[in-house]
Amino acid sequence: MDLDAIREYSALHAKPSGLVLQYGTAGFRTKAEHLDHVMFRMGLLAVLRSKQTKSTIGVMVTASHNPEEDNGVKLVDPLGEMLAPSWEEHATCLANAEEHEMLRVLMDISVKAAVNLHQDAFVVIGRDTRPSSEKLSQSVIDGVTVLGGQFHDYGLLTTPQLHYMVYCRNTSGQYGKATIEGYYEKLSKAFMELTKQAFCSGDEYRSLKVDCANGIGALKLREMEHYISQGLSVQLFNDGTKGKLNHLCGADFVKSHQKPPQGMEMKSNERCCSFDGDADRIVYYYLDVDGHFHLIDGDKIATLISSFLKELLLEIGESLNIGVVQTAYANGSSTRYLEEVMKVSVYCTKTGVKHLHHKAQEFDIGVYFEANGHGTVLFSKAAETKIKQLAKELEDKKREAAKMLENVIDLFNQAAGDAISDMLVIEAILILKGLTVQQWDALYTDLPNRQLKVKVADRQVISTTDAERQVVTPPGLQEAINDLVKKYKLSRAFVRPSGTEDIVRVYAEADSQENADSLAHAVSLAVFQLAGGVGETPQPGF
Ligand code: NG1
Ligand code: ZN
Repeated sequence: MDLDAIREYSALHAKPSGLVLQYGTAGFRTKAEHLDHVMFRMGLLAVLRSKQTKSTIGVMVTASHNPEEDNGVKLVDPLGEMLAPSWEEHATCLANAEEHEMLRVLMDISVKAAVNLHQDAFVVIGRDTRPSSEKLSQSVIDGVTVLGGQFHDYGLLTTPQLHYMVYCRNTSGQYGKATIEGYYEKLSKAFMELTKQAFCSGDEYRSLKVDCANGIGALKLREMEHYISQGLSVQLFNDGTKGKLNHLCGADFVKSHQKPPQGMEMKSNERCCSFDGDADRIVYYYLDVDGHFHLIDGDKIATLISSFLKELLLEIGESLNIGVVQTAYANGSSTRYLEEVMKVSVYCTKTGVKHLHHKAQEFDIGVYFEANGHGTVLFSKAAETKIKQLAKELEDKKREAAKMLENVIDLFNQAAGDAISDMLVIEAILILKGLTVQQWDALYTDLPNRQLKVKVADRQVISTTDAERQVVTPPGLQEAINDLVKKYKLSRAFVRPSGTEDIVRVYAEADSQENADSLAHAVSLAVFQLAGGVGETPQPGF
């Protein structure tokens, strides 16, 4: 290890003194101009992690659904998973070390994590379409090379595609080819096979409008289009040729504003969906004949997928257990429908896919989605083996069902949520079941809800328990929320400090939109008063 070279290079990517960042639920995320040193250091850290695990590690440069001016970085562990928690801590220490102590902290990490520095290292890098991403990913590469690591720069990729590349490389190609064509081939083959026995494949099912948030999803869907064109024709909007990334469009905008994105031509009853800026989230929606907007969020996606999987399991006669994992943001109607009508087990975890992912691993088949459309299905190794065996052994309809399950396994490609995978699975299910978007939507009716943000001096004064559904501190806040909730019917409300923004999030549900809005506002006021609100007092109206 050439310590002088590291010191010299690091100075070229110097940390502004005093800046403190946290490796949060989505890695580091902030204004792009504050991230150069973080990128360089994450290049260094990826090399250490690669040496320690003797595997390829991924580094993704993106700030997902956040504004174009922001950026971020996260590391991808050997099996395409999110970085292990102990390494998240190392990442935070390394990113926050002042320039003169950076080398010492780097050495400390390699000692603590028992890294063999003589081991080879390999890092793969991907980035989204933000103007700042190319330069920032170059800083990652500087970090990798100065520590003697080798790398492959994939350039523009969706976040899930980078996860896929990492997984393929660490399973010596058994899972799929670690190329962009390999990704398209794997997914499109599974999609085409899954849908080939569909009876109804009229135009109604074949065309889908996709809002790409002016991001990477547009480029990648365009590349993929011809692989799937026989089964599905996608019409892309907000493809990045005009508008700004995530501005008035994309999954996060549509979900939080509960209205269509700008730049999309919607006719009544047409099936539409939105990706977020790095294509790991998806939500569906449509306009009814009266022009009313209907959102089909992650909860309804989870419901559609789990009911399909349950039917296939019934067909093959195998009692593999399915669990659905949600967060407190899941609409109350979805939880009720899953438990009472579909009779599946539902679990609630803290916000952030890593928590859902962890819980979902406890089941043969774990379906997890955040309400915002981030999620996937996990099959345990045992379940996968069993299904593959049945696809060979069983006969007739049972065999077909087992084969369909096999294709579903292939479509969920080891990423913790992939808008493209999710879209293909959803489209396949709708085709196979002959369901229109309205029929899917009609599974249950969402309770009207509202999400708000409150600014406080220090959001960490709010601590929570029970998967973030109850406030512990500051004292009195939970009691205040309880009193407010009692005033409304079918109501529920909770607050929690955001893990990605310097704000407190408020969520409320009630029997009407007016009541949900009014409850959310009242809870915001309680947060403002009891948790050190700053700036203007929350106003009613949105
Ligand atoms: P925070 O800012 O902690 O609420 C948001 C989303 C999460 C997750 C992360 C990571 C909501 C309410 N929160 O987290 O679900 O997606 O960003 O991107 O949607
Ligand atoms: Zn995202």
